This record gives sequence, structure tokens and C-alpha cells, in this order.
Amino acid sequence: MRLVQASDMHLDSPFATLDDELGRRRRKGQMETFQRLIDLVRTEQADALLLPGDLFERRSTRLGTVRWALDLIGSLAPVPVLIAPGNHDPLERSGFWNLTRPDNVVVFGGTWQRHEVADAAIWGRGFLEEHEPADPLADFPSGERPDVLIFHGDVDKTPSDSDYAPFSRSHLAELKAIWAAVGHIHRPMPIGELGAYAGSLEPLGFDEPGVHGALLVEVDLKAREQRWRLVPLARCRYETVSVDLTARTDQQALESFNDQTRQWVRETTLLRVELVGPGAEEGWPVGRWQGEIGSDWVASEVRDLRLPAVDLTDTFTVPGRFARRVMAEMETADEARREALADALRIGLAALEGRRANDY
Ligand SMILES: [Mn+2]
Repeated sequence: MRLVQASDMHLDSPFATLDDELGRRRRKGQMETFQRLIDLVRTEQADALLLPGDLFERRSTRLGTVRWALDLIGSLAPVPVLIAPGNHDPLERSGFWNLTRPDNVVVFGGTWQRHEVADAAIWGRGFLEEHEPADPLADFPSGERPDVLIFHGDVDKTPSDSDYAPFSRSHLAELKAIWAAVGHIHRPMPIGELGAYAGSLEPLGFDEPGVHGALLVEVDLKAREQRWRLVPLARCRYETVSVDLTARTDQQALESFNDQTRQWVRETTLLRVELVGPGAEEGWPVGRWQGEIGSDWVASEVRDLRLPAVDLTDTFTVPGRFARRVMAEMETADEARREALADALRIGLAALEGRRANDY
């Protein structure tokens, strides 16, 4: 049996950190990538498409986009499309799932339900509300033997540190399914041999780097084994490079930047450059870096993580006194606390000087 798995599309995502025009382009790109997902199901002649949640964004997905997506999904009929709603498109709170749905669509509710596909028992469960503090595996019906599981949840978490359906690997292993298709985590990630997160279909931010797409999963029901791989589908990728300016000439720093970024296609990459090393008075100013990076990236930004230049003789102004105090504390702090204090210094000085704190 061949399955295609994809999740966390967040269609019509606001892309709040991008400018309006780029945000519009990214939303259009999300829809194009969703179309490529549907094409993949066709060309691979998959037996089912599994969508474990967060197709839509409760606060921003437009009705027209929901209808468009449901129509596309419907065009796959008779191939079944199994959906386990997530915390961003929960079954009862979002309203998305009250719309008329194509006949080939199954939307799972708050209790485990079984759906048969090509002789396989696929069991699914979805979010009803935005928060689900309970372990979703705890109420799996005892005595049942699932072949495939589809749900939205937070692996390696417990109700004390997540209210997004936290569950453990060991509990998942006890259910002895051949494959678990899980949504929620946006970086593509295997859950041991038990299943995987496909990650966000189109990445949404710098904490979701690398290649994104859908999973193609071959399930052998007799041998109770599976093989899977990630099929790249996303239009864009996010990448971060760190340029260490310690003991480097400007030329060496630029070479380091070029070496690290050469592998990425500028027209499809959103790039963040982090400058680390000595104090801000040394090396190139941020403005010059922006020029060197080039404008042909989808988007690029420079974050100066060097310590701001501080006038330590200034004991009269609030910024001066603030900086002296933080820097005095940094002298005796351990590594982790030093980093936190350095952030506090950059953000605090930016705020005190009336700049936006994330412009630091
Ligand atoms: Mn989620």
C-alpha cells in the first residue's frame, strides 16, 4: 500500500514578518505547493492521502481558500483523503469542517475511529478544540490492532509541558502500528521507526530550515514493514548562516559567507545572516553587509548578534546605566546566562533608544 502524507500547510498564513507583497507571494506559493501535493498523489498512484492536521489557520484562512482546497482534494476521488484536524483547524472550533465535503474525504473527530483503505486498518483522531492537554494515545481502544495511525500531537511531551496532545514514543510503540502519520512539528522528523512528521508542507519561518515536502510511505501489510522518503515539494526554504567576525579580515568574512550560501538557490531561499564575534565597532556595519548579500534572495535579513558598542563612561543616562549593570553581570555569568544577558543588552538598548526590539 502506498500513502502520501503531508501536514501543517497553514494555508493563508499571515507571514507577519514579511512585507505585504512578499506575504501575498508566499500565500500564493502555499497554494501552488498544495496543488503539487495533489499532483504527487496522482502520479504516484497512491492508495490514500493522509493529512494529519493544520491545513488551515483558524484566524486567517479565507473561506474561498478552504473551498478551493476541498475541491482539489475532491478531485482525487475515488482515492480517499484522511484528515486529522490539528490545533490550528480543530474540528469544532474552526468551522472549516462544517462546509460540504467531497465524498472521498474522511475527517476524524475527538475519539479514535477506524477507516479501511486497501485492507489496511487506518485509525485516526483529531483535535476538537485548540488545546488538547490529554495524551491522544491513552484512549486508543484496547484489543484493536491498527496498521496505520493518523493524528496531530506533540511527541516526547507530557501534559505538564504541552497541551497539544502530548504523547510518548514508548506508548506509541506499544500500539504496534506499522506507521504513524503525525502532524504538528514543522521540521520533517522521524519518530524512530514508528512513523514521522512530514513537517510543514511549505516552511513558514527560520526555525523550519531545509527541504520541505510530503512523505511517500510504502506499507507492507504482510511483513508489517514500511519504507518512506521525503519528496521535496516546497517552493521556498529558510536558511540561517552565521558569520564569525572574530580575528577575520572583511575579505575572509565575505568568503565565509559565500562558502556557506553557495549551495542555495537565491530565487527560492529566505536568508538570515547572523553576525557574531567582537564588539559592533569592529568589522563591517550592518548596512554594508546588506549590500554585499545581494538583493536576489526571496528575502534576506542581517542580525547583528555582536555586543552593541556601549559608552561605559556614561553613568548618567538610563541606557548607559542599564548597559553597565548588564555587562557587570556578564563578567561572572556562565555561558548560557551570558548569552541571555547579551540578548537582554541588545534588546534592552534597542528598546531604550526607541528602535523596534527585533531590529537589533
Ligand atoms: Mn499544530
